[in-house]
Amino acid sequence: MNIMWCSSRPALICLKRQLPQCTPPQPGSLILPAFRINFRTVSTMSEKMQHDTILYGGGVSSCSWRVRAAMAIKNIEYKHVILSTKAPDEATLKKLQEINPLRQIPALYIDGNTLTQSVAIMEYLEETRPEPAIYPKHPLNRAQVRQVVELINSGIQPLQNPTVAQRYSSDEAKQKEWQVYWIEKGLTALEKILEKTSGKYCVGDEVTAADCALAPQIFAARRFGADINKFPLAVGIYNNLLEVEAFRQSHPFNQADAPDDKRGQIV
Ligand SMILES: N[C@@H](CCC(=O)N[C@@H](CS)C(=O)NCC(=O)O)C(=O)O
Repeated sequence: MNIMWCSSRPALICLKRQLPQCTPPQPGSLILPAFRINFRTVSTMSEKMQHDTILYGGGVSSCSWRVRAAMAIKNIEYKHVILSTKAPDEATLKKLQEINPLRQIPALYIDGNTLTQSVAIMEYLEETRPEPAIYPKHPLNRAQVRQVVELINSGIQPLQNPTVAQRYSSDEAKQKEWQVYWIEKGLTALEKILEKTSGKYCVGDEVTAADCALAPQIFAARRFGADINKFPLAVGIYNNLLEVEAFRQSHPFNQADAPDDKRGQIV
């Protein structure tokens, strides 16, 4: 007699990734009662699980792209809800407030909880879904990944955030000057760090969380008018990342809110 044992964890992985680990029960199989599932149930549960993970974000939001990239690398399916933080209407404001008291994106509803802060989200994904990994095992390389992530996350992005620039000045030219100043200061420092850490990607030749932060930052730098040609190492890595399927899928111009004239352009 065959005994088919599905522990809940492999069963979950099997459902989420739709891998063929769960073979249909053979005649005479004993299915242990706690995990008695038929394949119709599997497909219904799979649909439900897809909708149980919801990313609230925006196509060009750099912090949202970080999370989309990490989710794509880890093959996590989700429903994408676009929330525009630029002049939000009342309903959007209410939703933003509900998912994040700071009214910022992204927020991720996953495993029954809503998480905010893209870096905390990337770390949660790594800890709960370790493969494929986005943080290296070696402590030095791991610290180097975090160093790049933090330089972008606290040294550039908060200062380029349009709401911060608008608070600094109501004059659009001054806002741009402010954003470009902080972006180029941060990317100049990053270039020095990449001289020591980079290979094909930010830290060696494996894609990591550092790349999930770098790609959106280079895209944003160009969007806000910085001269990215001053940063050849970062731009070279960006171009390498645009060859990686997870970054292509999660690219702003592949999202539902992409402008019609840019849709599908991976640049
Ligand atoms: N540290 C946060 C920053 C989030 C953030 O600044 N998000 C931007 C979009 S990239 C935003 O919502 N801006 C609108 C606002 O600040 O009101 C994270 O990493 O998630």
